[in-house]
Amino acid sequence: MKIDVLTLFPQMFSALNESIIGKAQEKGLLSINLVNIRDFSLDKNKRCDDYSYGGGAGMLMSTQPLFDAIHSVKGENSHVIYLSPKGKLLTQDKVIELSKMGKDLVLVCGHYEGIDERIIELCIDEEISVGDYVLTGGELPAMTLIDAVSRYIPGVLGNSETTSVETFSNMLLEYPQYTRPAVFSGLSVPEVLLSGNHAEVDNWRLEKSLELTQKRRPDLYEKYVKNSENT
Ligand code: 58G
Repeated sequence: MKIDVLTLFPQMFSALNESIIGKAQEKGLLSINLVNIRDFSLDKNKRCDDYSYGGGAGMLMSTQPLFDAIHSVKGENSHVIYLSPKGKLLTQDKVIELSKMGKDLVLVCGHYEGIDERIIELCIDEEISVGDYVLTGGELPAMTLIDAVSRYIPGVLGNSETTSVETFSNMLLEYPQYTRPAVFSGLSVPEVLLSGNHAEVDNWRLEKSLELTQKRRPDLYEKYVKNSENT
């Protein structure tokens, strides 16, 4: 999968050279092309911020460098996403949809107070938000999206980390997990997990998932119950 990232701060994306996403890039499963929007500024001082018509509200990103940067990467097979708190919330279903789309993603990272509305009209296919909070830039949301989508590229996760039975793929929060030692700081691993009885283990995990989801995410629990009734 190819992902172009347009940003004023390409160095921030060095985080993606670590761990599983770093390995995915080394293996050629994922190709991230960082584009510095500032390189496209025709301003003599390479400025990329400008005033907002109507006043107040701080600076916006300059229109020209952003427009030119987008068009330097945008092709027939591009899906252009602007990370914004005004976007549709990113969900696991959306993550899967983006990973199966068969398109190259272009991620536009805003800064300051955002971008000119005409850039959105002309160049952006979709606005996505990673949560109901405002950040200083779209870089962390872009990295969040890249990480989440990459987990669905075949070969990125090992067999033991597959994405089938985890949190959100079955609409429930994940059950508690334990590793060695069997007793840690006076606390034992639940007996059933040591029993070797896979059916009982599955039952216990489902029970714990339901319990936790009902308590912590009643919204997801409602959905799960409604869904179970219809299937
Ligand atoms: C208000 C303030 C609107 C994504 C700033 C737009 C981006 C949160 C998210 C902006 C973001 C999210 C400029 C900085 C977008 C622009 C960027 N904040 N929740 N901030 O996904």
